[in-house]
Amino acid sequence: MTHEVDLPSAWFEALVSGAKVPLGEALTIAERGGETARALLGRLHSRSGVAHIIGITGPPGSGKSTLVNELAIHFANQGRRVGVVAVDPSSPFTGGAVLGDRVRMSRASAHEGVFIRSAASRGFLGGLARTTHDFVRVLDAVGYDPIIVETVGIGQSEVDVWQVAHTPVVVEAPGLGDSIQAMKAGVLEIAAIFCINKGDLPDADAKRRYLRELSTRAEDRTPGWKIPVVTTIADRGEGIGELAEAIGAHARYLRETNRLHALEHERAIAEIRASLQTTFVDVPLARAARSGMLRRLADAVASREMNAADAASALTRHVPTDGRIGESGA
Ligand SMILES: Nc1nc2c(ncn2[C@@H]2O[C@H](COP(=O)(O)OP(=O)(O)OP(=O)(O)O)[C@@H](O)[C@H]2O)c(=O)[nH]1
Ligand SMILES: [Mg+2]
Repeated sequence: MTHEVDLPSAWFEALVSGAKVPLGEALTIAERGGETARALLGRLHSRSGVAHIIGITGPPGSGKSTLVNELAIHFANQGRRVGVVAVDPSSPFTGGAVLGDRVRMSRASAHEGVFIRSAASRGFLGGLARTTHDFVRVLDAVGYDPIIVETVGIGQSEVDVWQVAHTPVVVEAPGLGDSIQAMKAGVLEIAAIFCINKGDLPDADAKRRYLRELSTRAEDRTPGWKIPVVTTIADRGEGIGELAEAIGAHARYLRETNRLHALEHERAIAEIRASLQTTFVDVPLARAARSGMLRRLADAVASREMNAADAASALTRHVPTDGRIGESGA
């Protein structure tokens, strides 16, 4: 496939050499989608695949953003360039947690070695999964390593952390009730590391015992890797070094056991799925909404003149055959 859009070569050189201004612009292009995004991501693709991608997930309020802030600073202090993608699934109408996250991550964002960007949902053209993959791709290609992705919950968001990350860290905190019990099945499937944050709160020991037990139960799934249970007090910066070491150990485990290769394959499938979702669902829906076609079809389905499958077929006839997620769709 050809990429006909010309990207100014001086700009591209500045981008891949690590300048922050073109990086911010590149992420905006990626977020918007369309031909320019496609051309840009096409050129960056072969440069990516270097970074270790860390996922931080867990229930709302467990301290993920605080933890990401501290972890990012920790790695940056080792001389690494750290990328952070904060996935905010909340609707554009309610505003969501982005503002609060900005406050909690402000220390890291002031650090020269850290680059933070939120991926927020944008209604019909949401494509949050696609945006997240693309942000990671861009940061990876221009030399950020590690990249930390914060997402909410498991099976609670459009973007599940295992689809993006090499090392999913599941964060739990005392005082949140049975949050992790509720996502137990999913947690056991994906967690590489358990982190009990808010270790200063009274219930931390009970949570730790519970997670240790869960961790032994998951041993069959990952021969050679025993899920560590790390305790942190993120708002005081305690336990961050231990968490970073556990993450490093998991990265080595993936490399040495060749698990990395299989993981990359799974991540590629997730990325293809996200791209299909954008091209064949999000974009046609957005176009049909704009042209009024969606309203007419919905009326026809609601009044029983047509069924939903036929309406969907009518919509897919409007998908461009070259799979373009055209500028006009943004
Ligand atoms: N006691 C205590 N509070 C903490 C700790 N870490 C974070 N907090 C507080 O917990 C609250 C939630 O922290 P966040 O970092 O926003 O949590 P989050 O998981 O990112 O929340 P969402 O993004 O809304 O899902 C904030 O008020 C933090 O200051 C900790 O180790 N101990
Ligand atoms: Mg957060």
